[in-house]
Amino acid sequence: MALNCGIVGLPNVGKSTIFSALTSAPAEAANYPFCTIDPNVGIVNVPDERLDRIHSIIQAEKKIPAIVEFVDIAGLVKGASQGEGLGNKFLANIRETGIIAHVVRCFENPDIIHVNNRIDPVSDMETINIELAFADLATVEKRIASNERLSRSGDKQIRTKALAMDPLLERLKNELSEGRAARSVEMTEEEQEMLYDLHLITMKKQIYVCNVDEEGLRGENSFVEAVRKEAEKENADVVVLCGQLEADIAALDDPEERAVFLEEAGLEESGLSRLIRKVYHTLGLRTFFTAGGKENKAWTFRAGMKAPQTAGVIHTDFEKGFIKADVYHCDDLFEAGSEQAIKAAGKLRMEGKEYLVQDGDVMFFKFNV
Ligand SMILES: Nc1nc2c(ncn2[C@@H]2O[C@H](COP(=O)(O)OP(=O)(O)O)[C@@H](O)[C@H]2O)c(=O)[nH]1
Ligand SMILES: [Mg+2]
Repeated sequence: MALNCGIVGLPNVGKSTIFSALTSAPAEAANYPFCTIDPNVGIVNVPDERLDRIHSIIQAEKKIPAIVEFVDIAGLVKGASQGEGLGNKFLANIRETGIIAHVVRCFENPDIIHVNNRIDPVSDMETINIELAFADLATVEKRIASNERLSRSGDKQIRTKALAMDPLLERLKNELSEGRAARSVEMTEEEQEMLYDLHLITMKKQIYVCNVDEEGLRGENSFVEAVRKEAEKENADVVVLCGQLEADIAALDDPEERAVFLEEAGLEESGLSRLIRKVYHTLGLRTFFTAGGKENKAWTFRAGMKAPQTAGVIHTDFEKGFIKADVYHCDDLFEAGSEQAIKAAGKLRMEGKEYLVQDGDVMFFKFNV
């Protein structure tokens, strides 16, 4: 799965406003030499106060946060699955993303035209979700047709595979043609694997982003309530933020000025920070740290990885030659106050190849080259 998040939604709901605010302080490019240079793609630092706390305890020259990628996907409109408004191009962009942040307009402003001339977030969500489902329907129908041919193949293996997939494709077709998401079809793990190469958009997890005005940050407005109710049906998370305010805050360089803005809006932290962390987590990404020396650094791994694989995140040689890892959890560091105190308290563990790395672990790998 791709490690990025596509931002979708109807025109004029605030996607680009949110995207530019996210990318206004671009992650230090030098750390990510292989990133694509595309105006619609942004590399964003993952805010993590644990890294800041580690950095205040353990000396290092630099502090390097984890990153996650966002893609601003413009141009989804009603009819996109039929090619309306360059629909196919945009749908292709969504197919390449790991998850979807679906921005819904929950603010009123007569100066900013809404495509349907009224603010109705639930109907907007439906419009987009139906387009995504129909795009997948076209993919599934194509596969059904080619499977039909393959099921008559002389090669037994090909025949068996095609036949095995058929009932699943039919179930998906029924669901998608009702405008419902592929994820709402119950599937075994095996069936999910069969679908992998179809890259269905509606198999991706969605987060709904309610773009409210500043008023909407102070109390739940009725638009947000309606979105929450819909999202709950799909088990999807909701993030409420004010795109305009986030853009204003992001434009300030001085952290103290930002703090003043946040306080005035009654926020403990920026909506973007909440969104970034939610996206990171929903992508199945977790963080371990390496500490001391040249840099204190947050590294990204996938939930469920064992110690050698996470070592491989740093360098493939670390994985190949993995011997063991010395590990403590950052919470233990915060409690103990120093690495010496961690050792003295017996909280430094030696872990082997089967160790399931935990979010927040501080790791020291031992390896052979
Ligand atoms: N009042 C208000 N206007 C917003 C907000 N977010 C975006 N806008 C405005 O809505 C218009 C469309 O925003 P844009 O980000 O370009 O929408 P996109 O088409 O979804 O990319 C712009 O004029 C923005 O300034 C918001 O939170 N509050
Ligand atoms: Mg835009």
